[in-house]
Amino acid sequence: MPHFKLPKLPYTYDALEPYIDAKTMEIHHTKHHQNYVDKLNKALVTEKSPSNLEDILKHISRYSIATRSNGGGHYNHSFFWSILSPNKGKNPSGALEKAIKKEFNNIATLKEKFSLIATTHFGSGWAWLYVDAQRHLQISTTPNQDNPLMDISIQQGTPILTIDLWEHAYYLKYQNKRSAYIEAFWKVVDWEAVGKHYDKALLLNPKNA
Ligand code: MN3
Repeated sequence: MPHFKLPKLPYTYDALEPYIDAKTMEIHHTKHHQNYVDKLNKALVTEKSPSNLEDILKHISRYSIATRSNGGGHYNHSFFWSILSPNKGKNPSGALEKAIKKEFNNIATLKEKFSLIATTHFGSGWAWLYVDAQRHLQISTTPNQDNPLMDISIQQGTPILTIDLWEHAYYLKYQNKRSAYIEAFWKVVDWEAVGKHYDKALLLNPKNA
């Protein structure tokens, strides 16, 4: 039976200030994310599962609602932390930059489309930039703790960028102003990390598959 652990953040809780405040980061990581990890481990006690979380998510229709919610919660938060960074001012480069230009014309249009979809998503959930089976970049949102890896997801693919749209991700600093939080989010996106996720996603979806 797999046992999952809360990952350490590669930066301090105050590293993303003033865009994402230290108190929000600390509660989000040590309370919310930890809670998903604990509940996932508890849920998996009674379920047969592989040790790889992505393998569980890809067949999530075979699992309980508790595994879906908390496995998604653990994956989504780990992924979210991985694409944030205090090193501001960098833009997409390499293969990702080319793909963005081809599919969205430019980075500004991508940000605009993603922000609109994230702002208008109803209730809790996540917005995603992901690579579909045809190697195209797509934008979607998922409710609750679902994600595009899940076999129950309407739009499926390999995530390369995400934002947490739950109020606990922004309420302390931004209250009901989700769009202000999304605007600030772009200031702390680690495009180098997103580029690495993109390169990996292409390897998972070979051209002539
Ligand atoms: Mn969250």
